This record gives sequence, C-alpha cells and structure tokens, in this order.
Amino acid sequence: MKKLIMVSNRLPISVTKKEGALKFYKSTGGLATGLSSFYRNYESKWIGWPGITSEKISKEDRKKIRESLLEENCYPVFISQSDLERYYYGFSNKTIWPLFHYFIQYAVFNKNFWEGYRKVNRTFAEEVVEFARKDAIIWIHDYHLMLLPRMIREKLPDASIGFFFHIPFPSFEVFRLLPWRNEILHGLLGADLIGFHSYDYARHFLSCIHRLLGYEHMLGQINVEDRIVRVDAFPMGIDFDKFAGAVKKPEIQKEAKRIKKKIGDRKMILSVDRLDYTKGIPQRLECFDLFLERNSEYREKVTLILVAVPSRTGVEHYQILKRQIEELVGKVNGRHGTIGWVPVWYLYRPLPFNKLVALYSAADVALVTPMRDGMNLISKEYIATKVDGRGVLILSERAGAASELGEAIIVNPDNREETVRAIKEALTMPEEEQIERNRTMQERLKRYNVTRWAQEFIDRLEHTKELQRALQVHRITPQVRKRIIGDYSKATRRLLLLDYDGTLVPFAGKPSRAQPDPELRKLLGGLTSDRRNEVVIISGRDRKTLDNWFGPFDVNLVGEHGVWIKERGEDWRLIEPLKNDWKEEIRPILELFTDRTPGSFIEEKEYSLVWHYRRANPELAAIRSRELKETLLDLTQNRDIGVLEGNKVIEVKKVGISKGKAALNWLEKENWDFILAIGDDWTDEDVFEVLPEKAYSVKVGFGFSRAAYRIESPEKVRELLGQLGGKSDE
Ligand code: ADQ
Repeated sequence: MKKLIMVSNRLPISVTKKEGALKFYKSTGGLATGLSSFYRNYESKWIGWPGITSEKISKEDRKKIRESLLEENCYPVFISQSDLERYYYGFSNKTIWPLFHYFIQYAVFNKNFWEGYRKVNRTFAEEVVEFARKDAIIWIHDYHLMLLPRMIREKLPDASIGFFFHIPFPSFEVFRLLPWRNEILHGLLGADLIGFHSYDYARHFLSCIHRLLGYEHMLGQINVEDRIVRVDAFPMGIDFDKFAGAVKKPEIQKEAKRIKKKIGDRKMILSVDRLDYTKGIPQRLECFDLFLERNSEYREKVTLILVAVPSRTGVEHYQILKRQIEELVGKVNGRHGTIGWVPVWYLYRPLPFNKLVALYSAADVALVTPMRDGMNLISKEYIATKVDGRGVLILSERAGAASELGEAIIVNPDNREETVRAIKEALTMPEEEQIERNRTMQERLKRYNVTRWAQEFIDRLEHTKELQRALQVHRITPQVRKRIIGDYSKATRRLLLLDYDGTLVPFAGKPSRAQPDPELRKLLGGLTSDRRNEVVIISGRDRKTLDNWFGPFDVNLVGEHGVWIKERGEDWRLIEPLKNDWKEEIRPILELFTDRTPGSFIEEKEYSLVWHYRRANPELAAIRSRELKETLLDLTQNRDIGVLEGNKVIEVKKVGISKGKAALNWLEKENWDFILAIGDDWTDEDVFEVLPEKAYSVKVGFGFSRAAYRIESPEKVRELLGQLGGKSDE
C-alpha cells in the first residue's frame, strides 16, 4: 500500500490540557473527515501542530500525546509559544493572510515574524523527513508551510511533493510587496505539483515566478533546475453525500423544524463564516440594513441568522472586527426591530455538524459575500443540503466557488445596490427556478466531490513524477562519446539534425551577432563535405538570414521553427501540420469548463479540439467563454497551439508547424544508420520526440528534456562535432 503523508499547520485532532489532564478533540467538518474514503487506498499519516504549545506540556505529556495521536495516524509537531506568535499569529496571519486576500493595509512586514516562520517550517521539515520513506507521497497544505517543499527536497531529492493552496494567490503587483517574495517562491518550487482552487490563482503564481525568478512555463509546466514542476487548478469539492444525506436524518429534520418554528412564517436568510475580515460580514450587515430600509414590506417578514465562528482571536484586527459586527448587529436591530421581531439573530460560536446542516436546510437564502475567498465551502455545502431543490444562494464573485456555481446569484460584494437587489431577487425567485438552478449545481458538486478532488491531485502528482523520470537526461560520459564516435565512423548514411542558436553558437543578444564565425564555418565545411553526411540546420530564424549565413554550404535548412524547409540544391517550401499530443493537456481544461457550463460540449477533430457553447445559457456562456479563452491563451502562449474564437465556439488547434515535423522530412527519407540531433530549447523537444529509438539525442544545457543525453554548452557541441570529423580545430 502506498504511503501518504499529509502535512498541515493543524492536525485534524487537537489537544488541550485542563486541570492536569490531556484531552483530545477531533475536528468534525475538516478535510480529514471529508477524505476518509480516499484514505482507504493509502497507508496515511498526518503531520501537524496539535494546538497546544510546548510550554503547557511536560516531557511525559509529549510522549502521551505522541502515542495517542499515533493511534489515529497523526504525528505532532510541537511548537513553543514564542515561535507560534511569530510563525502563526505573526507571519501567517498578519502578513500572508491579509496580503494574499488583498487586504494590503493590514499586512505587517516584520523580520522577526519571518524568521519565526522559517524556523517553524524547518521544524516541520525535520519531522516530515523523519517519516517519509523514499516512495512516500507528501502532500503539504496551505500558506503556513510555503518554505517546506524546498526544505524537504534538500533532504529527499527524489521525494514526491505536492503543495495545495487553500487561499487565493494574489496578482504580481500585490505579491511583489512581500520583502521575502523570492525565498517564498523558491520554497514552493521545491514541490513537484503546486495546486490552486482556480486558474486565476495559478496564473498569478506563474506570472510571479516568471517576473521574479525568470522561469517560463509551458502549459503550466516549469523547468526548475533539472526537475519539472507542474502548476494546476483543482477546485476543491465537498463531501456531497454526507451533507445531502444528513438532511434526511430524523434528528436534523427535527432541528430544522425547530428553527423554522422559531422563525415563524418569516423568510430566513443565513450567513455563516469564520469571523474574518475577508468574509465581508460588516458589509453584508450594511446591505441587509439597506435592504430593510428600501423594502419596508419585508419588515417583520425576514430574519437574518448571522453565524460567526470565533477565529484567530489573538489577532487585533479580529478583535476590532468582532466589536464592529456586534455594534452593527445592534444598530440594525435597533433601527428596524419591533417587539415581536429581531431582524438579525447573531451567534458567535462554532456549531456542531448537525446544527449547521439544520441551519442550511432551513434557510430560504444563503448570503455568502466574502471580499475574497480562496474557494468557500459554505456555499457548496448549502447547495448540497437543498434536497428538495428549494433555496437560493447569493454568492460573491470573489469567492473561488463562483466559477463553479454560476447558477447562483453572483454579486460584487462591494456593490451594495447590486447586493440589495440580489436579496430581493432571492426572496422572490419562483420555486421552479430555484429547483432548476440548484439541480444543475448539485449535479456538478456531486461529481466533483472532495474525494475526486484529492484523487485528481494525487494522480496529477504521480503523473508529474513519471514524467520527470521519463525525462531524466544523462550527461555524455566518455564511454557514450566513444560509442557515438564509433557508430558515426561505421555508418555510411548519417543524418545530423542541428539547432542553431544556443546549440552551435551561444545566445548572442543581438540577432546579427550570431552569424557563423570562422571556426563554425570550418566545422560545417568539414561535416558537409563528407558525402555520407546529410546535415540539416533546424532554426527559428527566417529564410533570408539562413540563406545569407549558410548559402555557401551544401546544407539542408529549416526556417521559422519548421514553417519552411529547404533541401540541398532545392528552393524553400512550406510544410503542413501533423502532431496532436497537445490534446491530452488541453482536453481536461475543456472538460472542466464543460462541467461548469451546462449545455456546452466538446468536439474532437483530427487536428483540433472545439468547445461549443451555443446550447448553454447565453449569459453564463459569455462569462465562461471569456474565462476559457484567457486561460487557454495563457497556457498556450509558449507553444505552437492556436486559440481561435468562432461563432459560439472556441477552437484550439496546433498551428501545424514544428521543428519535429520538419525533421520528419529527412527522417522518413531513407534508412539512416546514424542519426544525431542536438538542440537547446523547447522547440527542439519536438525533434527529439520524433526520433527513432536508435538515434542519439542531445540537449544543450540543463532543464528537462526528452533527449537521452545532455551536453553543457555550444563549445562542447562543437568539440563533439569536431571529433566526428568536422575538424573544428584545424
Ligand atoms: P475557510 O476560510 O475556513 O477556509 P470555508 O471554505 O467556508 O472557509 O470553510 C469553512 C468550513 O468550516 C466549512 O467546511 C464549514 O462546514 C465549517 N464551518 C462553517 N461554519 C461552522 C460553524 N459555525 N461551526 C463549525 N464548522 C463550521 C479556507 C479558505 C477557503 C477555502 C477553504 C478550503 O479560506 O477559501 O474554501 O480553506 O480550501
């Protein structure tokens, strides 16, 4: 059985000590419970902080905690009070949380916090390394542990490490404010897979690593040293059946009835969040206030139940927010309340699962309007409990969930007018419409539930590891060199496929500087004058430049990355499209959009994938198609894949040209007994891919490659070609 190590700031079990006795509490709603069926396939362990600081426990306690937690497959990381202040309350909650949720004015940049963060990440790394066997899958969760991937990688270079962000990843302009930004990015890039709730967050991350560290990506794939790192979106699901099933339980039905009875014949609006400034609770109360002011007919006819779960109570902004909410609740109730009617019922406490589900089930409307939210599970849970289909969700467009729950009433939480209108719309929405909208969302949430989310993440991680192994590139050892030279000398028909810039000449900055120098001219002269050799220079340069530079040589040429080919003694000609491997990368993205856009579908053509949306709701389709186009353009920008917009369709197609296609022109010509291909960048990978097995493929420089061998630099390429008979040193 495979070993899975989950790592998060908090363990799913918390420990407290009261009057000398240790107590253990399982968190009920958390990730761990949702993933119970997924776990069965693994031998899993969870590493994290058990919620009690080291000062509060004796040596003996530690031992006891370790033993008891181990029975539940958990392993504690002990943290002292002062480290916790710096790492958790400080850097995690006063720096990263506000910054990543665009509350820049709340973000504190404090070196001491940062050092504490680094220290605790190091402690986590030591514990993980202790546990992880070579074949273990390590899945790290969230912004508290962004340095951990690299720290583990340093000790376990081959480990499978996945990292999932539960909060938004901000745009470059915001992320760059962080004084320790590069170290954080390097820390994350220690992972093999970095997952986000949405493509927007993934895009922001890719843009940050490009602009700050210079890493380019191809379809979310980055070359970090000699490893591939993949960045992708995995919108987190919920345990749908658990919520849908719970509503049918007699005790929950009884509780829901009790709530409804208390509310009377009024409509019930529900608001549930952790008490956090990102959730927009004061703004929501102000909207409710405005709603009652504008719609006097709803006075005494509607009740807002506002549940706020205590959170980070030690942080000042949260204390201020709590007071602010309490004042606002008082204000709204004072302004609108009557003897028999309290407009806002305010509960400041965590709720047991049954109570929470009963509230979801009883509510006519859920008002979920965060200012920013990585995903927001409340909105999904609410929809799951609507077994008879009745109920309306009002959802902020800034919650990650908004891109999956398009049938909800979507609002800009800063637009009060719009939110007030949305409340009215929700309260007056015909039942059939409520049912229709909810059924569609339910189908989607059922399919993409939390188990599938976790499984897809792990599958993707394993796939990335496989790819890394497949693309392992080996240095040319003296033995290999000897073999290449030996095979070359024995062969009578030899094909040499050579890239130009970065392979035969170093990158020269200005294009004109890269023209062949005398040494190279001599080398090429030597190679081409041997009648057993067919030399093809495969370049991204235009035809004119290639003609100017290589006119005097008896050489074959490929220009503009395979658009043009010129065989020896003939004229330039165009080539046509051929390969389709990109489809595997693009299809899952189209499938995800199809899932989220009811009525849309995918058509597969020989050289293209087409997303049709003419049968989808036009308004939703307008939003989705824009989003899809942006996503595709971003993901395909470094490849020769085109994204075309047609009439109610988005078409993705290979532009039909690659160096690989061009290389086939010669590869298929004869039965060569020696083939050597050398290249240095992404475009040369297409050449390596079409080579027969017996061919020698050589990548110049580092980075992942399909080539079998690597060589350090253009100088070394010249040396090798010289040894083959190019006589560069003459
Ligand atoms: P949160 O900010 O905590 O999570 P959310 O996604 O809504 O926000 O999750 C809250 C969870 O707590 C829900 O599963 C809910 O059932 C539970 N809960 C809510 N109210 C409760 C109450 N009164 N008592 C007990 N339990 C309650 C962070 C990110 C989100 C992201 C999640 C998951 O901020 O954006 O969606 O992680 O990745």
